[in-house]
Amino acid sequence: WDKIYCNLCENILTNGVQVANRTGIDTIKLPSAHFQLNVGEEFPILTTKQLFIRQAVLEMLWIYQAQSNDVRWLQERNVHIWDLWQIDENGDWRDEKTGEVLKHFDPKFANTIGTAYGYIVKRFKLMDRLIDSLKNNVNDRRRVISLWQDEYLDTAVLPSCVWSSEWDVTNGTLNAWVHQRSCDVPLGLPFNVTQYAVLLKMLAQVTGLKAGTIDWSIKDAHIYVNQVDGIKEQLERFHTKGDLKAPELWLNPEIKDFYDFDSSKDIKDIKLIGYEHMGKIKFPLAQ
Ligand code: THF
Repeated sequence: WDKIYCNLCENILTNGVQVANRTGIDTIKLPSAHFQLNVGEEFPILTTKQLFIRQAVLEMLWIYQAQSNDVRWLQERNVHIWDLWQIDENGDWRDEKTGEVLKHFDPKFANTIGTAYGYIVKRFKLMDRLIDSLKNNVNDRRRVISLWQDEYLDTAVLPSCVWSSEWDVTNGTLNAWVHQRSCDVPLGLPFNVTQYAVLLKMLAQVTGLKAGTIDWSIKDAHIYVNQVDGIKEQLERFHTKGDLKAPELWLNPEIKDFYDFDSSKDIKDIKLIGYEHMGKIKFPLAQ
């Protein structure tokens, strides 16, 4: 996965185009990208930088297991990656630097990110339907999870970035295709790929299937200009040291129900075994 990831970064730096966007910080972008990973053969987590697995897994559980849009759920677990998009007590979403109100919401959405991600999963019972289909209708070709629901876009702080996934079963193996409309390659993508690999393995375990492949497609694959130095550092690591052996993902084998995986701070049913990496790289986050 490091190799695919570093190739994508290099491709963006070499062939990407610099553009403006809503955040005020330019990006270097490619219109699209696609890759395939075999999660059954190797657990995808970057080794050319440290990936914060606890935070990544908790964000995924927040969306698909807790089915929550409440940022306090993450904060109670010491995860602060959504703090910049939390609607305040008055229903305002503010620019963290200037304090300017970027968007106003109904105050009933206080402390949440509005109607995106976990809110949509819960509203349309997407996870229950997916698990039911995997257990009871193995040949189903309609396992489409769409977090993009037009009626709910205006009341979301950010419309979901990773917004669709499709799940098929072939020869007892679970495979997914995940699509992302907009991709912060340095910060978002390493989290997202590892999260969906964990999700696929969890689903495989509770439905009695083997873990297969994930195809990942991206529209607008970008690196913010203030992240370029960090990416160059990561590419330098890759070119001088290569990548390290992928760790194993351990899931508590006693868990047979998706909703029973522990989602407290220390996620005790989900662990990485033998994760070696080349250390943290700090990337700025555009609001
Ligand atoms: N906005 C932008 N500009 N990029 C994103 O990746 C992004 N997300 C979510 C919503 N809006 C976004 C937030 N996801 C980190 C990781 C994922 C995030 C936000 C921030 C982050 O800072 N990761 C650090 C450290 C993590 C930590 O120490 O807790 C890292 O080094 O990985 C797309 O999902």
